[in-house]
Amino acid sequence: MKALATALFGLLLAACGGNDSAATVPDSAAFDRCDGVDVSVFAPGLSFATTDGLFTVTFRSASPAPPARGDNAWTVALSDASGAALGGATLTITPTMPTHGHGTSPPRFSAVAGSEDGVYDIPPMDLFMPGPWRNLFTISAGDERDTGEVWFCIPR
Ligand SMILES: [Cu+2]
Repeated sequence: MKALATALFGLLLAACGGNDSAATVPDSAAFDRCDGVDVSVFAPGLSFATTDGLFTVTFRSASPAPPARGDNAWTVALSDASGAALGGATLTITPTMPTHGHGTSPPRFSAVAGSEDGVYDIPPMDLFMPGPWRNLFTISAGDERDTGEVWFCIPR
């Protein structure tokens, strides 16, 4: 078992250099590997910054939790670069499986304003296949636009 763990660790180190998904993984998450891809371990409070640092996405809840095969509905809080709640934003989520070259149907989902300022409800998204899903968040607020992503493993 120890030999296996050492071998897996070696693979992980080897994979980091050329894997550009590793450059954009969330910053407050526990990580796992899923079919050779770095993924976040879901937990309420999981958060990640968008690419240019304009916004932060924080998970309030997920149904089911952790994400599982089939429909997944999430509630997230958005904040701006100063940490203030970001109300009135436009948030869309595009889930894909880059290792398989496909998305889901419909291809993207529009979040709606939730129960409090800066909180958004994401409608059920069909993550229909086991494996690593990249969830691209596109956020617009006023003149500012940024994208970020979080990866989850859908178990078999
Ligand atoms: Cu797939």
